[in-house]
Amino acid sequence: MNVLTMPARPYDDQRPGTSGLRKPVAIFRQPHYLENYLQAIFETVGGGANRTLVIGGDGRFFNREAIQTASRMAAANGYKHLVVGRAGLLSTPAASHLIRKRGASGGLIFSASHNPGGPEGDFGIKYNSANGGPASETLSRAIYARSKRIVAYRLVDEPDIDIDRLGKVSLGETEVEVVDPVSDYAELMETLFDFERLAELLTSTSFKMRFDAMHAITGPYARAILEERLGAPVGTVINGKPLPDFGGAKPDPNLGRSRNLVDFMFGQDAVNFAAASDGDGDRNMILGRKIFVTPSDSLAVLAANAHVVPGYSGGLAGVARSMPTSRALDRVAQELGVPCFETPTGWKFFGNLLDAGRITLCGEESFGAGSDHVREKDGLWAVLFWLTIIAVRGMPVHRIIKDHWDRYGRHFYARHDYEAVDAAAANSLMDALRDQVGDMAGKRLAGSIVSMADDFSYTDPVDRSVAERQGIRVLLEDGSRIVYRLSGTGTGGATLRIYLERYEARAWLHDKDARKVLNDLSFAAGSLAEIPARLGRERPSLVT
Ligand code: VG1
Ligand code: CO
Repeated sequence: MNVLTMPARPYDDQRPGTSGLRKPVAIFRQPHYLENYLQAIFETVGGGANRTLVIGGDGRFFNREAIQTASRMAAANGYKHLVVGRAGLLSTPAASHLIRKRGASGGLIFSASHNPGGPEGDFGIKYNSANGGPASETLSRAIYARSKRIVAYRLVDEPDIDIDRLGKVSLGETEVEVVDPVSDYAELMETLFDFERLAELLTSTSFKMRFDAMHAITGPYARAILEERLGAPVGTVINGKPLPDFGGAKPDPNLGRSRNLVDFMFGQDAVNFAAASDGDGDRNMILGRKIFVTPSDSLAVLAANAHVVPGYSGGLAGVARSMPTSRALDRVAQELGVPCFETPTGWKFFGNLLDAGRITLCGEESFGAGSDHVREKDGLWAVLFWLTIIAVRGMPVHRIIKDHWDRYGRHFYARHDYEAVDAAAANSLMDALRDQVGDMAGKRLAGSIVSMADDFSYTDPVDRSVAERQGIRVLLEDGSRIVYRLSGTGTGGATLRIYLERYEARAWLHDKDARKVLNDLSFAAGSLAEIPARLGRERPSLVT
């Protein structure tokens, strides 16, 4: 086997963000940029040493090239087996499952998730560990440190492998197995959900659904599971063909970017249930006829109804949510008598809790929910979960939600994003807020009084690692909350996210328009952070 050692010059900007390294494609196409980062990963995790590595991506532009490069480099770095998704495809949750199922030491997922694709779009690399979950903070930091010292990378001098044909081939001394990206995942879903019951719902004439795959990775998964296995009519899955540029749109399901689906569900022809997933298949957006379910509410509903799903009929060990996610979940946990953990944003913070068996279910306000079945959030899983609740309880989405609010009260919620703003201005805005938190308590704000304000810091209950500066929280005496943080997944300038939450126990006020209910909180959030003056923006670029 001919292993080449190629000289390289280190890059100093390969710091992973909330979810791996994400950069414009043009950055990744710089000489040996991709190779350096991969070499940094392989060296940090101690090389291949007879281990198995899973490799796949969301199919975006540059995916196929990256997969060939990663395979050659993994072979040269000593991996014994590579498990590659056919055509280079693996959704993030499917990759997580494969890592676990095959006992791999880790996996590479080429994805920039909901960021745009194509030559002008973004590309990304996530490294997941043997538990199937995103690299921990500690590992991510070590990879970054290593990347700054890479002076050579290794690869085998072999031709491209055929990633479009199932089966085993060799690459130097490494065995490469090209696998169907869907089948293991579909099998896993079958262990959690009652497929017969779901098939009954999806083939009944009184129930219709639509699933928008946004020309991203979930197309093949949704078609195979919803249409082929569960018998939903062909055409239930729309935009089902993964395209390298996602058809030119941002594969980011939310109220702003899934306008067509939202309008459809609020219009004349609305069906009973609709959902969408993102670029790499880990997010989900849930809609009923004339109702949008906020991801925070969705998570709380999943927890409250978990007992109807066979995979969770034994109960939940505990639950967790990211800090900015609304506290609707906390109320359910309280009633169930199980612990509820509050973690920083990003799935990597759930890993230890899941591994230790302290939680079964977790999620984020950013359209992510998941459980201990894998170590990533899982878009289609959430859809099957919702369908199960609908089937078992025999209620439409809006009834399920109303019923939930009746029981627990409603957490009105919205996120306001100021995207692609000047990074220096965004950082100084956050610094200014940080300076204020110490003496905010007791001040009047949005018709109430600040009861507590801080910059969120988290100590992992399992390994005691500490993550600081995870977002400014301002809690009000009436139960409302404002949270500010900067995005760690964007690639152009900075994105400020403001999360607004107001609790309402009184059932007769639950039908109010969320925008109106949150209006004074939104105004207060803007003036506290001096948004127009600091960012030069009058209003957010995205509200969801
Ligand atoms: C965003 C979301 C966060 C999510 C992350 C990765 O991060 O807020 O909740 O875990 O994306 O999701 P940020 O730092 O931009 O706010 V994905 O679908 O890109 O894997
Ligand atoms: Co994603």
